[in-house]
Amino acid sequence: MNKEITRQERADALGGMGCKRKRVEDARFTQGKGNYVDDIKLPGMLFGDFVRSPYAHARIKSINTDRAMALDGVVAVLTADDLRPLGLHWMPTLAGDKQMVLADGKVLFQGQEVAYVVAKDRYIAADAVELVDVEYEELPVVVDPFEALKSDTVLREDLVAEDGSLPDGAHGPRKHHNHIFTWEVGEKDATEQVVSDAAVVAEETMYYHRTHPCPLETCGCVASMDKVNGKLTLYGTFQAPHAIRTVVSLISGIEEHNIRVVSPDIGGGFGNKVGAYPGYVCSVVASIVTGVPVKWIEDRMENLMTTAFARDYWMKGKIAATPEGKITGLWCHVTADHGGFDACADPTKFPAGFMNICTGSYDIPTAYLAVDGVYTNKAPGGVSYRCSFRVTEAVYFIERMIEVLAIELNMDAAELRRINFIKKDQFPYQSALGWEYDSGDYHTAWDKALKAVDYEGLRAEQAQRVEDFKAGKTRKLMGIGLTHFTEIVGAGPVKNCDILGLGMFDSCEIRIHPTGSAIARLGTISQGQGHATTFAQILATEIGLPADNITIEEGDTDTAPYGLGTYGSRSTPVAGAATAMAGRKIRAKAQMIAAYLLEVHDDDVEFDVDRFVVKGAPEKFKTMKEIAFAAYNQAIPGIEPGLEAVSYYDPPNMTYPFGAYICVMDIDVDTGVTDIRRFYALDDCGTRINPMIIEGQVHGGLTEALAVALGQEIAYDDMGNVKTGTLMDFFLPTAWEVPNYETDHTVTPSPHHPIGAKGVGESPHVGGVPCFSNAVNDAFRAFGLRHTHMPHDHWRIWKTANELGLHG
Ligand code: MCN
Ligand code: CUM
Repeated sequence: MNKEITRQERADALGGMGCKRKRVEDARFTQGKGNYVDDIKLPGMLFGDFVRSPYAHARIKSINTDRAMALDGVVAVLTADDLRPLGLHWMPTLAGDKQMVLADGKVLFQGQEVAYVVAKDRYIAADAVELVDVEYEELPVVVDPFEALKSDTVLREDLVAEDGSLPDGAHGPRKHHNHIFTWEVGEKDATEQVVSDAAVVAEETMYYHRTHPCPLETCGCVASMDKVNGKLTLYGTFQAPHAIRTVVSLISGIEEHNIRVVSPDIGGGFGNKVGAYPGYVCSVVASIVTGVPVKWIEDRMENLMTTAFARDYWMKGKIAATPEGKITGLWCHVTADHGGFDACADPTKFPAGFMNICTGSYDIPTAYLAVDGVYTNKAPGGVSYRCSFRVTEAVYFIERMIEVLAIELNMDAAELRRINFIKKDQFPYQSALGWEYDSGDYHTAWDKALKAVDYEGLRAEQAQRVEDFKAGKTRKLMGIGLTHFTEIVGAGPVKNCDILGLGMFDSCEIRIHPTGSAIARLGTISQGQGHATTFAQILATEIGLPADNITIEEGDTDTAPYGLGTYGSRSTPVAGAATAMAGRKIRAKAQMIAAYLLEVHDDDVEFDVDRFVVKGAPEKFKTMKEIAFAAYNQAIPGIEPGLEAVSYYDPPNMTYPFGAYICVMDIDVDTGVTDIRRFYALDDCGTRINPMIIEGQVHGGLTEALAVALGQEIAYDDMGNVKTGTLMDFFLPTAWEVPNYETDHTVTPSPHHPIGAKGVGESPHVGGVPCFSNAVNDAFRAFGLRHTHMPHDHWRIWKTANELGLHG
C-alpha cells in the first residue's frame, strides 16, 4: 500500500526554518577534525613570536637583536625601523585612530609588541625573544581615565603638534592631550531642564569594568606570499575576512585580486577577532621578506593582555520621574577608557557604538548622552564580547538606573518597568536618542516572565527572609534580579553604518546543482554559531530543497561574495536576509521553468513546500528537484540555462530583539558566596530559525554574563601591570558555577526582515549581566544598598555586607 505523503511530511523532510536541526558542523568538531589556523601546515613554514614590553609606559632607548640573530634557526628579527621604510610601523585602527605595529620610540601598554622574531620553529622563536635586548626608560603610568584627563603626562606624542596644539581626532576636537573624542546625542539643555524640574531624580555612577572575551582559540594567522605569482594568501582567525582583505590591500599596496584571505574554523570569536593585530602585519611582511609562509599564534597570556578587551566604561546617570514613577528624562555621561590606541571596532559614525540605545525598553521622552573617549596605559580594544557595539554597557546602565529609581520612589522595580515600557501599539517607535525600534511587545513578555517565576511569591519569600535575617534565624539573603532589555543588532543600513568606509551590507550566492542539491556562500563567518546548520534551514524553506542537501560555505574571499562578516549579531539580520532574498530569486526562475514544463502560464503555478503546482490542480506539479534538473538539461525558450542567484542585502533598519530575564540568588552574608537558585530567560528574536541553536546561544551568552557579573575582569595595578593575565586569575566559569537555565520565548517578527528574524547571539549577554548584577544589588536593598560595582566576586560581596554593617 502506498501511503500518501502529507504536506506536513514533505515540509518536515526539508528540515527548514523552525526545526531543531542538529548542528552539521559538530560531526567534525566532536571528532577532532576541525581545521583551525594552527592546523595549517605549509611546506617550509617559519614561525613568528613577539618581544613584548614589560612596562606599561616607557621610552625605548635601544633594541639590540644581535644575540637573537646569532641563535641557530633564527631567520629574522623585525623592529619598527625595519617596517618604517614600508610605512608599516603604524597601522590604521577600525576607529579612525592609528596604532603602532611595532614600538616606535615608546610603548603605551604592558605587552605591547616591540619586535617580531622569525625562526624555523616555534620554540626557537620563543628562545630568541628572550635574547632580544631592549633598553627601556620608564615613564609615568596613567591607568585611571579621570586622572588621564588631568595629567601632564602625554601618552600619544604623535597626536600633539610641534607647537603643542592638539589636532582634531577622527571624531572632532580634543580637549586634552589624553582625550580622544566627545560624542553627544540627544538634547542636552532640554534634558537638564527636565532633570532639574523633576519631582524625583535618581543619580548614580557605575563602573562597567574591563573584561575580555577570552575565546578558547587565541588569535593567529599564516601568511603565505607566492612570489612567482604575486599572490598573498592569508589564513587567520578573522571575523571579517573580506574587510581584512581590503585593509591588507590598502596598507600593503598589493592588488586586492592578488590577496586571498581565508578564515578556516574558528574556535570562538566573541568580537575578539574583528580587528587587525600587529601579528597579522608582521607575518605578512615576514612572508614577503623571506618568501616562505610564516605562522603566528598567540598564547593565552598574549591574548588576554593585548587583544581586544571589553567595556571599561564609567557611566554617570540621572533619571527623572514623576512621583508615580513615569520616567520623564534620562541623562548620561560616559568616560570611556580606550587604552593606548583607539582600536574599537565600531561603525565609523558611532565612536561609542550603539550606546545611545541606553533609553532601553522604556518610553523616555527626553534624553541626552555624552561620551568622552580617553587614552590610558592599557591595551587597546573596547568593542568585543557579545556586546552588540556597546549595547551591553547601555543596557547595564539603564537596567541599573531603573533599580536605583525604584529605590528612590520606594516602588517595586517590576512595576516601575511595566508602567514605563514602550507599548505594543507605539511601534515602530522613535527613541529620544535617534533609533527607530522596529517591533516589540514588552508587556506580554514581562507578564509571562513574572508569572513563570511566581514573582509575587518570590517577593513574599524575600520579605520573610529579611525578617528572618534580622531575627538572627538565617545568614543568607535573597536577591531577585530583573532585567528587560532591548537590543539593536543587524548593522546595517549602509547609509548609517560603515567600517573604514565599507558599507555594512551582506551577501549570499547560491548555486543549485542539476541533481537538486546546492551550495550557498555567504559574506559572514561562523565562529561557533552554527551557520552551516541554520542558513541551510532558511534556504530549505525558501527553495524547497532539503537542508541536508545544501552546503553552506563561508570565509574564503576567493569564493564567497563580499560581506562585512560576523559580529554585532548581524549575520541573521543581514546575511540571513540576503540568503532569503537570493533564495527567492532562485524560486522566481524555478517558477518560470515549472510553468514551461507544465505547459501553463507563469502565473498559473504556485510554490508549495518543495514544488510548484498548477493552481487548482495539485496533482499537476514539478518538484524543485525536477526543476533543478530541467534547468541544466532543457533548452527553455527565453530562459538561460543554470540555476544560480546572488543577493547583496542592505537592510532598511536594524532589528530590535528583546527579552525578559529573572535571576533568583541566595547570598551568604558571611562568605559572600552566591548561589543562583533560578535563572529564567525569555528571548524574543522574532522568527526563530533553529530553536536548539538559539537555546545554545542563550546558554553560552548567559554563562559569559555570569562570568562578567560575578568575577571576571582584566585588572591593572597602578604601574599598569595586568593582574589577571592568566587563567589562574581570570575567571572562566565551568559546569560547577553554571546554574540550570530555564529558557522561554515570545515571537514578535521584525516587520522589515524578509523572514521576520532578528539576531540573538549577543542578547543573553546583554541582558544577562544586569540581571545577575541586579540580583546581587537587590539582595541588599532592604539594608540600604543603592549600587555596588561589578564584578560581584565573593570578596567584594563580603565587603559590601561588611560596609552595610551586616557582620554584627
Ligand atoms: N538564530 C536563529 N534564529 C534567530 C536568530 C538567530 O536560529 N531568529 C541562529 C542563527 O542562525 C545563528 C545563531 O542563531 O546560527 C546566531 O545568529 P545571530 O544572532 O545572527 O548572530 P551571528 O551569527 O552574527 O553571531 C555573532 C554573535 C556575536 S556578535 C558574538 S560576540 C558571539 C555570538 O554570536 N560569538 C560567538 N555567539 C557565539 N557563539 C559561539 N559559539 N561562538 C562565538 O564566538
Ligand atoms: Cu561585540 S562582540 Mo560580537 O560583535 O563579535
